[in-house]
Amino acid sequence: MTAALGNRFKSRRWLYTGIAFAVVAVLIVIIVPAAVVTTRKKQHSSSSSNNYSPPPYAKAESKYSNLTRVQNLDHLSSKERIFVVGDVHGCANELAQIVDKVQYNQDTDAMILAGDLISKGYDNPGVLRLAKAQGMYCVRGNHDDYVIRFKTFENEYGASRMAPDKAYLPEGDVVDPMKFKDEHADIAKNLTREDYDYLVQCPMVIDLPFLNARVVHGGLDPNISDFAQNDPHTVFNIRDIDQGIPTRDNEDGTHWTDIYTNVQFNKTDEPVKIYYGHDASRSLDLENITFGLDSRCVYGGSLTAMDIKTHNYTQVKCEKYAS
Ligand SMILES: *[C@@H]1O[C@H](CO)[C@@H](O)[C@H](O)[C@H]1NC(C)=O
Ligand SMILES: *[C@@H]1O[C@H](CO)[C@@H](O)[C@H](O)[C@H]1NC(C)=O
Ligand SMILES: *[C@@H]1O[C@H](CO)[C@@H](O)[C@H](O)[C@H]1NC(C)=O
Ligand SMILES: *[C@@H]1O[C@H](CO)[C@@H](O)[C@H](O)[C@H]1NC(C)=O
Ligand SMILES: *[C@@H]1O[C@H](CO)[C@@H](O)[C@H](O)[C@H]1NC(C)=O
Ligand SMILES: *[C@@H]1O[C@H](CO)[C@@H](O)[C@H](O)[C@H]1NC(C)=O
Ligand SMILES: [Mn+2]
Repeated sequence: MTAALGNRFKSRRWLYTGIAFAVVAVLIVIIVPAAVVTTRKKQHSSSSSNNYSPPPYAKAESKYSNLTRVQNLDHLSSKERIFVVGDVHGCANELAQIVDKVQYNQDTDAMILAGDLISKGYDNPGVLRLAKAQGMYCVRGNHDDYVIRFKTFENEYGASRMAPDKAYLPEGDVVDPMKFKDEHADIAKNLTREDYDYLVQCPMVIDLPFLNARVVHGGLDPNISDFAQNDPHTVFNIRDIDQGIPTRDNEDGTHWTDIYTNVQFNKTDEPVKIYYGHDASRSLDLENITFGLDSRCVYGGSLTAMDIKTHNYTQVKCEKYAS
């Protein structure tokens, strides 16, 4: 082998090595990101839903909603009393009073707040801190949801990015977009990280299989047989059903509880009882299997705590903070 030939072999070997490296590099650049994207998509669809199939009228869930859909509290079956409390709306003193009045003891009793813990009233952080200190459970209400969406954004980007006033919180194609000047943004800015952590864990639905009962803020869509498939915005906001569509107002349609009751009594298995809040204009509304517990505290009505094992309920009178 001559020196020249040897050099040609050497340079060809370098050429092949170079091509091999280039091919590997291209594969890394193309295939790895593709694989990562597919894995992320898979994780996204499984973690956000459990095969969630939204009803036709549902819009996107806010990317800042950080929502747990269902919490099963079967372990509360050992408690003596299980209270569900209607909308507190920032009325911290009244919540403290009802705790005293029923002599709630977190070791032997449970207390579940039926959503709208905050907004409209005078001490939002106070309600969240009392609820946490007393080991209370909660579900998410429409006002809680607005505040959480702002606070999740603030946690990620900082309060200085919650501007200008006229801009919308950039959360996707939601049913109820909000501008930064919305009053719930100010409530969010007043909460600490610990306040947020308490509020954000309040799920869409609390399931109590040992009582054949559920707790939600607004209600459940009677047409959806698997309750976990409910649209969150519907659960937080429903009052009536008008031509098959859940509505926030209670003027034109049928109270959702009437349709729900018919559907439940039409099944072969035992009807599931629902405890809920949200409908201050109908106030305390105790039916066969649906129990509306928003007795208008923040409007100068009363705060209600019902022991859902006995249906015995207790009220405290509230001062008027909103109209
Ligand atoms: C979502 O909530 C969890 C607590 O349940 C919290 O740890 C997490 O930081 C929240 N995510 C954001 C983006 O704030
Ligand atoms: C924020 O907190 C301050 C101090 O507690 C209070 O005076 C103010 O009303 C609160 N604002 C809102 C929007 O909750
Ligand atoms: C919901 O169910 C009722 C009967 O229970 C039916 O009349 C109505 O059309 C249904 N609505 C939708 C949107 O499926
Ligand atoms: C009750 O059940 C019957 C038979 O399964 C069904 O035809 C009817 O639509 C149901 N009614 C309601 C209100 O769901
Ligand atoms: C609800 O209860 C009342 C009596 O409290 C009864 O007359 C009525 O039939 C019940 N409704 C249903 C759907 O079972
Ligand atoms: C109902 O609750 C009140 C206190 O709020 C209590 O005094 C009364 O004994 C309770 N009644 C029953 C039947 O548990
Ligand atoms: Mn509400």
